[in-house]
Amino acid sequence: MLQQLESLYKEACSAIETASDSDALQAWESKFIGRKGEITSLLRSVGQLPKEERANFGKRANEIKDELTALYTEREELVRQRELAHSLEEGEIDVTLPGRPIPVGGIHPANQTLREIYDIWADMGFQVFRTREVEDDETNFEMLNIPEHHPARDMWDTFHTTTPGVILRTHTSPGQIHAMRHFAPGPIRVILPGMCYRYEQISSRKEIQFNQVEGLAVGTNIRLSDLKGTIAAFARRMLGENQKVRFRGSYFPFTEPSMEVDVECILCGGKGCSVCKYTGWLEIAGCGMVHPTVLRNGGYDPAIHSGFAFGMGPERITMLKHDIKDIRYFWGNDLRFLEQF
Ligand code: FA5
Repeated sequence: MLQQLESLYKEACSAIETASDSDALQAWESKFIGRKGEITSLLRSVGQLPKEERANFGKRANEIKDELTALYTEREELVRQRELAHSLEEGEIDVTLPGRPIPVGGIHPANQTLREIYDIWADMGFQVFRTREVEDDETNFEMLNIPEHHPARDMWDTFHTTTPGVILRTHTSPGQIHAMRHFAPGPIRVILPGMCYRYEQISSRKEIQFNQVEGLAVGTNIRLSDLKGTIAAFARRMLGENQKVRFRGSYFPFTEPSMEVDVECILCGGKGCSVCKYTGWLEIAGCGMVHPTVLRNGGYDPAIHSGFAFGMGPERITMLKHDIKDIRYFWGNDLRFLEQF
């Protein structure tokens, strides 16, 4: 058995030299000095030897086990160092590699149009005045001369909240009341941009959420001709120097008189095409002179003050400019659409 022990010892000493990674070292440990290892089992069978040989064998076997354990610890450290060096080498930063491109976002097409609109109105002295998207029924309708049960409410299908009287604004016109109450009795020149919400049947021209840009001018001696001239100047800046504009009589409870603004179709030049439904004209806004009741609700005396207001849809204007056939693309978040702008 002593001979067997010595030859195992030799075998273990040479085998450990070839254990070059932690898996191989683990296998070596189980084979020789682990709980079920060959040296360990020899040590356990010491009882089978004649009594006089036992002490000698036990001493030598323990010596060998201690030596092999020391060898193992030494080798383990070496392997660990090697593996660490290797992994550091693998993860090394190669400063000569080209950098990874950082994806750069773009400005949403609706926001691009909004910014253009702000610029044009700013040049005409109109400042941006922001008001809330969650409105009360009173400001969204009643203050604008649309009492409860008035048939005109059918023009604005409404999202109601669980709080009675609190709704999502259906248009930016309630901003007129906020702006007037803020500035009264002083003069006003503001635009009120922002999201509006309507309980619509979604179609290629109608979304349940969309931007509007409201405009409001209040002062003394503001006349219908001021409204027409200002809107026509806006259309020329927005759509081209030779852009023709037409005003068509219409109805809104908060303006009197009320009109729709049409521009000559920018796609067919007024000849008639599918976009303008072969009329040669495209509607871009509603407008009118601020109704005396609304002026009064805003804190102005209609005997002294007058004003004009308009409301336009930037998504519809963007659709016209870029020949976009469906409004649903705007909020569909499809990069193939958005990346074109
Ligand atoms: C109004 O909302 C009035 N408040 C506009 C106004 C303001 C008139 C001030 C007079 C004085 P109208 O419902 O037509 O009007 O909407 C105005 C514009 O918003 C439309 O021309 C259109 O461009 C846009 N719009 C309306 N509904 C939708 C919708 N469902 N989806 C996308 N755009 C819409």
